[in-house]
Formats: sequence, C-alpha cells, structure tokens
Amino acid sequence: TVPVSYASLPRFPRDFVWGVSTSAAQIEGAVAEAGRGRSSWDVFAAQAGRIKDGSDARVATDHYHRYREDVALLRGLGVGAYRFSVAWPRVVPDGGGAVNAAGLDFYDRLVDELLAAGVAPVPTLFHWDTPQALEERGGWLVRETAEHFAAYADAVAARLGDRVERWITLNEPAELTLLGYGLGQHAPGRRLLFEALPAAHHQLLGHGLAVQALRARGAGGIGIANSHGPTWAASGDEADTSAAELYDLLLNRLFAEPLLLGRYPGEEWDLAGMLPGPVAEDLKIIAQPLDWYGINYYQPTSVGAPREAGGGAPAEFAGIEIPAELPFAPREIEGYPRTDFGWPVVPAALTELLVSFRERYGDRLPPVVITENGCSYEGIEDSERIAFLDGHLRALHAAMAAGVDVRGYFVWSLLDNFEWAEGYARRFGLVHVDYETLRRTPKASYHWLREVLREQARQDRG
Ligand code: GBH
Repeated sequence: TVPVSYASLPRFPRDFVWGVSTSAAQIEGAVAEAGRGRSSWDVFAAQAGRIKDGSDARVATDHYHRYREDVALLRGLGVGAYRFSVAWPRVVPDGGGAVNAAGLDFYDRLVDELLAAGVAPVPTLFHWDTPQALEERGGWLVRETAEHFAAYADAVAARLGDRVERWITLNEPAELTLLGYGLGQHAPGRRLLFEALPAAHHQLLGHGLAVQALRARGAGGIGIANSHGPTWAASGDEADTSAAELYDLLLNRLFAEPLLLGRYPGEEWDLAGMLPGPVAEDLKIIAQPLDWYGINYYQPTSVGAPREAGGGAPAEFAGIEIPAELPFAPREIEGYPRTDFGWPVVPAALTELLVSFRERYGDRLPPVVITENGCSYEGIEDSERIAFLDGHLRALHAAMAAGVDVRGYFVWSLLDNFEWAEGYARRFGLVHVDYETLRRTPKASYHWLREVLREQARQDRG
C-alpha cells in the first residue's frame, strides 16, 4: 500500500546525501547512566507545568539501549547518513572540566554500528541539552559557556574524528535563544525577551571556537544546522512590513550573516551594540569558512505589527503568549493544510527560502544541506506525512533547478520522540514508537521513503 508517487519524483544528483535526523535529549533516555551529568532539559522537564503532558525524557525511546535496533532500521530504510547529537553532559558531566570516557564510549559504539551498516555518522555537537552546571552559571548568556563548548568539541573530535567525515556544531541557536531564553517555553525557561540576545552571540562564538577545535584535529566537512523560514508580512502596510523585516532579521539574518558575511545585520537596529564582549573580534572567529550550511525548514511565518499598534494581532499564538512588548506579532497563515501541530504545510516556501538565500548571499553561501524537514501526524498509515515529504522534495528540487547548490536532505525524524515542551503528544517519526512497550513499527512513510531511495538508486544505475 505504498503510494506510487515515489516513482515520479524528480531525479536528484547521484552523490546527493539522503538522511534522517534525531537528537540525544529526545531519544536516548538513560539519563543517569555511565556518569552522565544533568542537562538543562532534565531540570526543566522536572518542573511542574513545563511539559504539556507532564512527561519527561528519562526514558524517551530508550535509544541508548536500543541503538542497534535503530541502526538496523536505518539500514532497512537505505539512507546514506544519520544525523544524531552527542549529549554534552554525557561527555563532560559538569560542562567544563573532566571528560567522562564512559560517556564517549556510547557514541563510539554507535559510530561503529553505523559504519558497519553502511550509514555515515553525522554528529551534532549541541542540540539544546546544556550541562546544568553551566546553566546555573548563566548558560549561554555568559561567555565561558562558549569556551567550555570548544573544549568539549575537542574531546569528541579526539575520540570520533578518525571515523566521522561530517560534523554539525549547533542545532538551531535561533530557537534556543528565542524559546529558551527569550520566551521561556523551553529550557532553561527564562523570559528575557531582547535581553536574550547574548545567548545568540555566545552560541555563535561557541560555534566558531568549536570549528577551530575541530579543524585543529584535522576534521573537515563542518557545518551548522540553523532554523530558517520565509517571513511573510501580514499586509502591505508599512507597520506590518517593517515588523516582518525585524522578525526576518531575528530569525534568519541574525544567525546567517555573522557566519556568512562576518557581521551582524541591521541598519536601524544596532544589534552588535546590544551584544556583550569584543564583538568585532568575535565575528572573525564566528565567520570562519564552513564546508556546508545546514537549514532546518518547517514552515513560513506570517508577521505583522504588534498588538498595541492594532491590526488584530493575537495575544497568543501556537499556545505561546505573545508579550505585548515585542515589536512584532505572528499571524495565522490561512489557506494551507496543517500538520496536527497546527503548522501550515507550504512546500513552495522551501523553494522561496532557498532561492532568497542564494540571492542574498550569492557565492558567500556554501553548499546547502537540509538538515531537518518533517511534520507531526498521528498514526502508522501516515499518508499525510508522505504527501508532506513528497511536496517538500519536489520544492527542494525546484530550488536546485533554479541554481541553488543543495547537497543533501535529512528527514526529521527517524523515530517518534520527546517533542520538548509538547512531551510525547507530537509524533514526527518515520517509525512509530509505542511508549508502553518501546516497540518500533515502521510507518507507511518509512516504506515510501525506502522506495524513493531505491528508485533514485535504480535511476543512477541507468
Ligand atoms: C526543530 O525545531 C528541532 O531541531 C527538533 O529538535 C524538533 O523536534 C523539531 O524541530 C520539531 O519541532 O507555530 O506555525 O509558527 C523546530 C523549530 C520552531 C519550527 C517553531 C516550528 C513554529 C511553527 N520550530 N516553529 S508555527
């Protein structure tokens, strides 16, 4: 019962990288095993009212103990690459200081298992699970966290560098800044609004220092996974277009331009002036050449003027109270299907995003990899997920046909998992997880993607 749309997908280049993504805090469980320290998410999830279904990630999908079964699922799917994250608190339990070799052992086993299955490991060094000891000293709001991050990156490279050919430093510093430090929806649960901006700068600095540490170990294939999406103005009115421009600056330009252009964006907004430390010097560290640029794409955002400026901006959006002090407010996007998370499904916006990046940054933009794209839907017969992936692959191909150099595509996610503040209620997996038994069941979308990959390989053979 696999829909045949796979057969009519356009053809991707022979060396295009097909993969799936996960992250440590969302799948591993085993939070007290082999000397792992506490993470900001352990502490956050234990606080009443933080996670919608009252759950936590102490067990999650138990991937830490079931990784062999999960690698077998990857092999069965036929992907060439697997993006996972290394949990910093496993490797350096206190964030800074002694390296815990037993924590690295797990990733050592995982990497060997992947290689034996013919799947290239693509580790992300940081996917939001800050060591709690560092969080208590200010987390990413303080500079020392960036320095500790580089030391940790060095320890991981020392252990895995002989077998890893592609690295990702950070996952979505924009979302950690906004949701974790700005709005308080994610760990560490701070609601600092614009005073969260130092967390953006220190993550970018940590990225740059980690790139230096990796290169010093001879590593190549280094990228980052940034969250990006087109921002649409709610109307053509000046108040709405300028609010949308600011949102675009905060979501897209603030995280792309230091990396690609070596400067912070903003003519009207003196962002660099709002950031701590020797920003001009730091930008030189941040802007080192990347081998590729990762984009996590989910949906476009419609943005307009804030509440007090009128125009019908909502007080709440996607379950998050929108502070009246913000100079912009998101709006509902009408006229598109939605995932069960309520996110609009707009494949064409992926083409728009990639073409706009190419136009904005020209040859400063390295080859792009889509490091996450996916959707939450219930059920094992997930025809909506198939339609979502089918549409986004066509949109991706259209961007490539328009001249954007895209080298790979990773689906979020291999497994249903702990979806942060939503707990287990949102299911993003190609593989269903029964949280009572932890049994894995491939969904229709898993079988469909396997056929996509087979068909592409068939065409390669001519
Ligand atoms: C990623 O973040 C994370 O890297 C990953 O860990 C996570 O599990 C996955 O995506 C799925 O959430 O309400 O329409 O405005 C995604 C960042 C930020 C994308 C919020 C969707 C809001 C959609 N997300 N955004 S909407």
